[in-house]
Amino acid sequence: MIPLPAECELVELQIRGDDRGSLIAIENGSQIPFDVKRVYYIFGTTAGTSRGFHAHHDLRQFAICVAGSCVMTLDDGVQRYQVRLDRPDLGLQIGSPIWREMSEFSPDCVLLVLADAPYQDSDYIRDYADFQQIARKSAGDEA
Ligand code: T46
Repeated sequence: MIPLPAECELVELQIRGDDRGSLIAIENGSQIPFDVKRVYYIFGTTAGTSRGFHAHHDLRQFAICVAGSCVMTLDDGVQRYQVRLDRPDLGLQIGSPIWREMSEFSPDCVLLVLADAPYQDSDYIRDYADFQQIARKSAGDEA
């Protein structure tokens, strides 16, 4: 099993395959544990580019590499973890607060992300020192 922060989970999605090929369906309440309020996808990433470098105050997301591959680095303020997303039937749930960086995008990578809230710039934590403080407080609150 790939080690991940407590706020994150890898989920194997059920494939509805037949002799024509494969299909994966995701509905609110099925396959992912939140209601989807937003969908976006990242593609055409320039070679060598890394993205992310932020955390969120309060956002749950579910990322699936529906084509190609990329590496997701997750940081809970104590430890960094890495997971390669390279299968359309593998989803990564990311809770908060988790610092994320995406790298090693293959030229054909399409990273689909489902989120439980609309886009809100004020939800972003872009300063790593601020993130560490928030993560420490959040860990303390849970202890
Ligand atoms: C995350 C990782 C996995 C919007 O207008 N609406 C949106 O829903 C999103 C996600 C972005 N934008 C705008 C904001 C920026 O002007 O699109 C531009 C690129 O977004 P950003 O630089 O935040 O992209 P990434 O790849 O660094 O991060 C994104 C998500 O923002 C983030 O929540 O977890 O993908």
